[in-house]
Amino acid sequence: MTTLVQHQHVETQIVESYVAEVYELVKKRNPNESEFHQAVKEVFDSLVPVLVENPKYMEHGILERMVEPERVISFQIPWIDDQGTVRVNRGFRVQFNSAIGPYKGGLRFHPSVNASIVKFLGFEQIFKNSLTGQPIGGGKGGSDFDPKGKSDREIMRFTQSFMSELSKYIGPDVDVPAGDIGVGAREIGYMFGQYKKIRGAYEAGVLTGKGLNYGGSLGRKEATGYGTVYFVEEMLRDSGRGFKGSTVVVSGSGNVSIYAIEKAHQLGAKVVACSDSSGYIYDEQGINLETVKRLKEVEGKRISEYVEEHPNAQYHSGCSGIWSIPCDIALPCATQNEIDEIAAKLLVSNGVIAVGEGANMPSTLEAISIFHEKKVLFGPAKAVNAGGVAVSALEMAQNSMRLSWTLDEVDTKLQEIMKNIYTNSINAANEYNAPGNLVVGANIAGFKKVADAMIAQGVI
Ligand code: NDP
Ligand code: 2IT
Repeated sequence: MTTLVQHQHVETQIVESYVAEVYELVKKRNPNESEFHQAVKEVFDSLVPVLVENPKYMEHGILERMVEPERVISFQIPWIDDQGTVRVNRGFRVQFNSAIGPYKGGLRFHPSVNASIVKFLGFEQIFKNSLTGQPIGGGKGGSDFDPKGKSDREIMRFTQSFMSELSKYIGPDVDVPAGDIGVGAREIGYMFGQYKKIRGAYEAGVLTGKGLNYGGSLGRKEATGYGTVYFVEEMLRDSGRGFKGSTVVVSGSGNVSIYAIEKAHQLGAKVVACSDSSGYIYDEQGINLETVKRLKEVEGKRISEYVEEHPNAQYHSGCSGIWSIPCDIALPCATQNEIDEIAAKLLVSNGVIAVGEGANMPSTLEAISIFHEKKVLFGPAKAVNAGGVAVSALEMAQNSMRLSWTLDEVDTKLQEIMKNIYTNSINAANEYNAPGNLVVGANIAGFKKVADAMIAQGVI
């Protein structure tokens, strides 16, 4: 017995140094890409026991292959603004891994977009898409274009120019983009139109998040936010709690946040705060979602305007202060690294019981450690927000069949998918001696399916 344990210990050390070596290589080959390094580190830290048990993953160079995108496309996007000035932005598409299906993942339009951001998002997407149980590979893209303050005509010209180049690399069986920050139904509509014109064919399955009258799926708009709440409800159920009667803080006020707030309210919670990139609102009575929807979805205004209609609410400028509001459940739904060590400590000291990541990588590695240490229920992004891409895959299925499901059918499938992701992640965590650790569980469950498919398909 002692020998066995010692043997295991030596093997663990060997694997640990192998994983550390591959991680160092990632840092060296991708310098100055801190977000990408962070996403890789979080996954690698979970995989040691899997590699100890399955040395085949090392023999087949799976880690080295998984961290290198299959293809990275970077391109020029020239367009003309309303003043007649020629503008140039940079576009990206990272086709990361196609072992289990065509590349699938959103497009982000935000001034912060660069190679590191699209690579971290594309890397996360590999495991997220695997967790959904659907046949979709990992990809991501976007541009450093800033949609804020642009006219509708400018958005149209920019997205058409973006698609003129991107269209060469995508297709319903090749790579299927969708929305993300700064890309919603309007942008998808313009991109679909341009793709259709260039291809000379109606390939509905080339993009998801389309409008309902031209191939979109009922429930896609709501899917990420609803899925986030369904997942956290599962997480809470195991400890005998739920959204009912809970106080909730949701950051952001975009697509994910709005539908997370809607579902949390439907389940009987009170959401008291939300934000945008300028500041946050606190409404002790519970946020009036109709006002937020009108301000953000229809009028494109700042969240600060909420307090003009609801004078009992408070507005504070700056984003990080939202985490000082006492709550039972925190749902970061805005952007990466919005919860740092200080924010995590504040949440813990105010008694938070669960954190569910609606955004991609919203917690720093230090923040995650604090949540684990303090026994806060923590749901990682690649599991929690997978409902969006899952319903995108349902949209692709409907496009292929040339029919559409009812909202009820889609929502029932979404609930099943979120439940399965939770169960598979918890089971993997238990199997690999990290009971309750959903970061480890989601990483392992997502990884194994992709790794096994890569081995089956050979070194290609
Ligand atoms: P939206 O563009 O609809 O909304 C983004 C929200 O976050 C806005 O309120 C925005 O404020 C705020 N925000 C954006 N950037 C920052 C920043 N740097 N600092 C503070 N606040 C910021 O995007 P989504 O709701 O679609 O995406 C939100 C998150 O969810 C992202 O991390 C995305 O990757 C992730 N996600 C999205 C999915 C989807 O289906 N859409 C699926 C899975 C994950 P402002 O209004 O001022 O710009
Ligand atoms: O991060 C994500 O999962 C998304 N932005 C949605 C991707 C998709 O293809 O629906």
